[in-house]
Amino acid sequence: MNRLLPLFLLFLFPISPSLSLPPFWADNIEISLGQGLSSDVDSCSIDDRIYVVWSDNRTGNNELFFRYSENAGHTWSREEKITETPEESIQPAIACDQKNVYVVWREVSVEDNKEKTSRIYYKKWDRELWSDDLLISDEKSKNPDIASTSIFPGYVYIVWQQENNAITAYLIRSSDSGKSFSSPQSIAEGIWETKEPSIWCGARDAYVTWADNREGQWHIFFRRWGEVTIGSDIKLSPAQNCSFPAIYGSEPKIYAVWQCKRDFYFDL
Ligand SMILES: [Ca+2]
Repeated sequence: MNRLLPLFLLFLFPISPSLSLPPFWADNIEISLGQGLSSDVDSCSIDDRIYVVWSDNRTGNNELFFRYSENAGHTWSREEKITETPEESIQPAIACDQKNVYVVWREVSVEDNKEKTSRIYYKKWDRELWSDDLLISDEKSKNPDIASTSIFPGYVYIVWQQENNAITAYLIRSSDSGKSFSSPQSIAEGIWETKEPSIWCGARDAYVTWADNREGQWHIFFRRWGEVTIGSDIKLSPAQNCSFPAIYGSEPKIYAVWQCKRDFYFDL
């Protein structure tokens, strides 16, 4: 009988539906419930908690809205409007750790169809109260991103690009759970242009990728930001005319994706 059992199992397993089907997606859930235009969505998750932020013009002016689930998306909180500003509140990015949720975004004023001001703001939620809006950058700024280390308490990082005479990507770091931040430093140590930074954090380190014009053509570069030391720049893109990188990972593997003018590349 025992000699027959392996043969029986071999036969059983290939026809078992639960083992032959791939993972599947759950049904869609409508996150934004207003009638206005919803855009610029971002989300983060930790354990079974999911946090979503987006920009929404249902009030006649773009504001940021927020919802969360604490049971892996089965049920969701009510919508919460987390900005109240006369400017267009757009391009949010969100990060979360064991205790807090962190949001960074743009406040844009438009005059004659042109952007007059474009500022970066930040706020955090301790899962009870939202902090006040904190101004991060007062210049012509855009493309903010935010990440927090999974070790808590650890670090919260914000990156963005700012245009004076040239476009420069900047980084700031908080070591007190997002209460205060360091002075801005440029992500690359040079006078060339850098833009469109994207950041992701592992347990203790941050990983940054951005578009970089040091060679006179836009390439994608990468750098690791450790607790104490900062790694050297690494060029990722084999082709030129590249932009809008995004980064994610599961340490020790880090994944970066970006677009180039004619092709789509994926790098590890
Ligand atoms: Ca607004």
